[in-house]
Amino acid sequence: MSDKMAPGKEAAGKKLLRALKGEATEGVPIWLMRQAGRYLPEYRKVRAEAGSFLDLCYTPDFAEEVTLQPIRRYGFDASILFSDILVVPDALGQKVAFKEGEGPVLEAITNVAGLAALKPVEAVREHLQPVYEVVKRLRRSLPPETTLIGFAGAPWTVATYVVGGRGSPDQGAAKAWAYRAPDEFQKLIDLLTDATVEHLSAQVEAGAEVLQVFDTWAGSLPELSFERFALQPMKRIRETLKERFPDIPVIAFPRGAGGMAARYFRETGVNGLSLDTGVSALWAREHLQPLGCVQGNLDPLLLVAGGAEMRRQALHILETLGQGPFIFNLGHGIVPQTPPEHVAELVTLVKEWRA
Ligand code: 1CP
Repeated sequence: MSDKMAPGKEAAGKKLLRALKGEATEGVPIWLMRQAGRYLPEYRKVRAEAGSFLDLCYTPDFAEEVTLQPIRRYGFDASILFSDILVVPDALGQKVAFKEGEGPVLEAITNVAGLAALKPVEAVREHLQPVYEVVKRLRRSLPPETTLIGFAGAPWTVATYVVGGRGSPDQGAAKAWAYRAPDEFQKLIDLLTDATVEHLSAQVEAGAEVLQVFDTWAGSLPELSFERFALQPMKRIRETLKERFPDIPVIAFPRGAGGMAARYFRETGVNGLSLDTGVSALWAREHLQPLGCVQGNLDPLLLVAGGAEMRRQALHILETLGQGPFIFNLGHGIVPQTPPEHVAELVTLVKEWRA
């Protein structure tokens, strides 16, 4: 395949979209989760200027600039909108703040009375207008070969912050509600599912070409809860988006899904599955790649270390999954202590690799 590919710029952007259609590509497309952020000095400069993290997300000049920074430096095949998964609860009227060195802090909602105080789903499109403005601008300012990815958090992962009020090692607060009163907790999941569909739809209408849904904490759920609160909501999100935008591919990142990954991929109907660091590339080639495009999964800490070990493990992933359909990425987001020159080295290695 790909013998008729136009040379140069046009071809690269299409490469990522072709991979998501399930085609093998000549050369592997690459982007990295959290490719914008604190490891880049130019990000830290804008971040300091912007004031609060939410101001950065909601000021189109700033958010557009930090989205473009890693594209300028590295020429990734895709650009992911700079925003956060917690803008959705913010839009629904839950108070969200990002504290320096502490991460997000929310006024926790732990019961149905708290839910009743939230705004209806229509608030999402209204409150998040500035985010859609960023998407619109990016479609104009990105190089034509760069695919624009919009995103949202999955309902379960967002719920862990809504209920816990902050990040937690065990998602204990959300689990407590989900296990004590599953049908009540379902109301929160349903609200977040509807809000997520609206948020993603508005991003497509503004120009997003691919959508990624982050379920960072999916892996902490036991089988029956995973099925109900991770798999089923993703299936509903995917089906509704398919009705509205049949040609827009969706990637899901059910981090830690383990033995549920294949079933999740098949039953949700997503086009791409983003693999966390713990997934064996050899196993994924056999059990996941036949179901669609896979994405991943270099350990972000290998990117911190760099050198021969990073190259060796990146090549293992490329050689195992690179026949396609495949998108090179990390197994989770870039961490702040990553040396930017290691990212450059990885991008060169992936771009030059051929099956
Ligand atoms: O001080 C700073 O600069 C804030 C750090 C930061 C950044 C750069 C936060 C706070 N969010 C972001 C951006 C962000 N978040 C993106 C941008 C696009 C990119 O370049 O990739 C994306 C896609 C996210 C998604 C996100 N936010 C997730 C899902 C993906 C993942 O990494 O697991 C989660 C769980 C969040 C919540 C969140 N926001 C910020 C932090 C520090 C956290 C994690 C909190 C925790 O410890 O649980």
